[in-house]
Amino acid sequence: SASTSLPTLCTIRRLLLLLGVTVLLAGTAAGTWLLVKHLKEPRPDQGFPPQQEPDATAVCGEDEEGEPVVRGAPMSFRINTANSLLEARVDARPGWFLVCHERWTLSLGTQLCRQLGSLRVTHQKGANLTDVKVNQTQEFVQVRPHHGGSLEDMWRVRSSCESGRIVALKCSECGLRPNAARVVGGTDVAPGRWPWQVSIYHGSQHHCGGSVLARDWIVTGASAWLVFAGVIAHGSIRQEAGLSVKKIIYHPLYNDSSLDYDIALMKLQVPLNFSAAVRAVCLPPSHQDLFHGAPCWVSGWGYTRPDQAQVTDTLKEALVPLIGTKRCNSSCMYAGELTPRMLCAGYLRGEIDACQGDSGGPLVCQDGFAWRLVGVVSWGQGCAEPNHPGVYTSVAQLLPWIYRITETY
Ligand code: 4AZ
Repeated sequence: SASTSLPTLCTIRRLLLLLGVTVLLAGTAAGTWLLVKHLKEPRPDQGFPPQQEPDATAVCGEDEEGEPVVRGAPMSFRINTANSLLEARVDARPGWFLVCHERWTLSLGTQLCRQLGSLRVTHQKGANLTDVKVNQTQEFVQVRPHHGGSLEDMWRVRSSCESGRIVALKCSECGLRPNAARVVGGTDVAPGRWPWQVSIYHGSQHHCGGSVLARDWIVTGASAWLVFAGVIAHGSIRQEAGLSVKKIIYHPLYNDSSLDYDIALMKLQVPLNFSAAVRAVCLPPSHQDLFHGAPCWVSGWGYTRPDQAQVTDTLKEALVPLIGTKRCNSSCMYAGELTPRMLCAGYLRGEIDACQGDSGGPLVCQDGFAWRLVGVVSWGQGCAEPNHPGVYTSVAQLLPWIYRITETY
């Protein structure tokens, strides 16, 4: 029931690109894909490594296993869900360190929650070490007195905390799906599997996808008007259940010919109620290596066939491994059209891909237990064509903008 002349950003250029889509079933491929995602070796002194400039000379199929699609960092952090204690891993040292409360600041809490993919801190305090069972060999990290403010190199390792207090931190929840729980060549989705997926309507029709970042924030790649969350089948939608959008903020550098910076944030009029069907996705950390072949998932209601300009009633999903940017930008693929704000995912043989109507929607990769929004469906030459995988906005590259907007409005 979708019209082929939907206006504006979501569909800009994509209508032109949508020709000759091939269809195959996803099930044949899903089991065999190699999971290749691992955190890179520490890279000291590298703040935010600039992404590679497009290199149109690389050859198709060239091996670039060693080159991350998204880059990573030396320190990692986690929060013990049982007691909310913040734990840190330093370089290649074994084990997790507790974090002394000395010199801790509120802004460090925000930085840490962001690092973990949450938009916000919900709670932080200094917990008494005496209230916590720690073993003799437990080590700690403490904020150095005159550090430069980088989460990576502000720490010193200690055998105890002078204050006797350690950091307890809670961040807004994200990335977990409930236990229950277009894409061309995709498969139908069970409720709760992608609880951050929203359908953005224009008038009475599905227009594009989006993802829940927080109760009141949706990230998408498009202009949009009415948000439906917690939905699998459009047939079940009651128009009055749509959530109105208070404000849409486009990335100021969005370029509608190159589709560079294809991202927008929507502030909802009324915050969502989270449930088994509606939850937030985590953002990626600003430094994390994701390699060629990393198994990520795209979901959406977009076209499922080349010959049918129609969005689907039921949400579909497909496994689409990341493709190295150098390879994707090579002469036989996108020949230098990718900017550093873009990444590719899918298959060189085609067959499985995002398509029109999926744009704005999530490309998520699992990191431990949490699902992170690594990409936003953006464009591609056609859908599921050989050597033309889906192109996604690289969320990790746009985090400073996302944080700035969500804390400002
Ligand atoms: C679109 O027009 C669109 N094959 C989305 C994704 C892709 C192509 C077009 C990727 O919204």
